[in-house]
Amino acid sequence: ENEVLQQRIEAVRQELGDELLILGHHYQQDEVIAHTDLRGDSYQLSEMAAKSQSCRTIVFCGVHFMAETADILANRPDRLEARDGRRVDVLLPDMAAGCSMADMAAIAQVEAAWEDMSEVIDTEQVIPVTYINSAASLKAFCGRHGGIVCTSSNAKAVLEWAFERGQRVFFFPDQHLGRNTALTMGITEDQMPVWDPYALEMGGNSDEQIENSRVILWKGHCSVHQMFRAEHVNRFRSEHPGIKILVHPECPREVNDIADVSGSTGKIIQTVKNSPAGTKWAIGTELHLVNRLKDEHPEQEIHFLSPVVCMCATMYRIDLTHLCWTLENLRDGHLVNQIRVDEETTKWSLIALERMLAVK
Ligand code: CIZ
Ligand code: SF4
Repeated sequence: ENEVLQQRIEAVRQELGDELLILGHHYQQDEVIAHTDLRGDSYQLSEMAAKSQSCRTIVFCGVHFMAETADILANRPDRLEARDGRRVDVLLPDMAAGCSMADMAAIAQVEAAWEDMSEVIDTEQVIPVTYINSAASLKAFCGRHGGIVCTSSNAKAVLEWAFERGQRVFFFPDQHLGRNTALTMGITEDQMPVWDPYALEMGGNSDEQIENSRVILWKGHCSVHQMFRAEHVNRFRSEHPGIKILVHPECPREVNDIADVSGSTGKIIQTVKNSPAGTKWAIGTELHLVNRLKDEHPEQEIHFLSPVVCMCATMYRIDLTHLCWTLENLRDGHLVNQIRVDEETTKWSLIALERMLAVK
């Protein structure tokens, strides 16, 4: 059955040629990756989307917030001009491919938190920072309030940018990336209250905790990366002497603190690529990426850091069936599952995204 789907997918790719660009995130299943033109992490994919000149449609094999970012960047005013005003449509093969982390911060909750904290601190002095793993509406919030977007590879530079402009940072939706990054800047955990959107008052903090804060962390996390534990690290170190631990900064502090290397998806891939044969790794990030690294680097010894399966269930929703359905509809003139961010949200999120691009 898969073989038939593969042939049907390839037939559409052939027929549409350069008009079609299929992007694949590193966390996608191998059988989907096999049909992509380019693969990358969320930020790289957005950049690729922005650069595309000839294509008319991007089929984004990833999750919803990434497709939104692609729509925003691919249709930037300068890109539109370069294409004589022609838009690029972005399609997500399965609309249920969301991100549990992004879903932990709804715009109404973030706005309510901003209101609440303005009772005890001057929000003019608070710079909102959203991780790129968030809905476009949150990026727009940052654009409106003098804030900015970050990725896991530029989080520290972005926080430095923010502290040049305000006393405090409000960081969402991932508390771990926010905490792990701020710790490297000498900010202590008692200066980082966690804001729980479901708490009755002040996100579950005393007024004093908010007044003394430097970074207010949203109570959100990645369901995949939060599963890695310090005991997994300790077990590998005792059973495999010389092994190095490589993790993503979405992992909890207890893991991040004791790892040998912590870095973005791009850095994880580069680190393995640049290591000599015989290097032993235990890697704490999404399972499909770790398995692919294992296949591509047989000269090294690569282990998955957790004894239980940590995979992104929503990324996994993109499969050959959904990809084939999307492509055949496109060939027949139907845009299914189009991701189109409204004009107002696009305008403000672009401001926050462009601030980030200027930092790098
Ligand atoms: O979704 C994620 O956890 C990550 C790290 C995405 C990306 O590519 O940066
Ligand atoms: Fe979201 Fe985590 Fe999946 Fe990334 S791995 S898309 S942060 S749930």
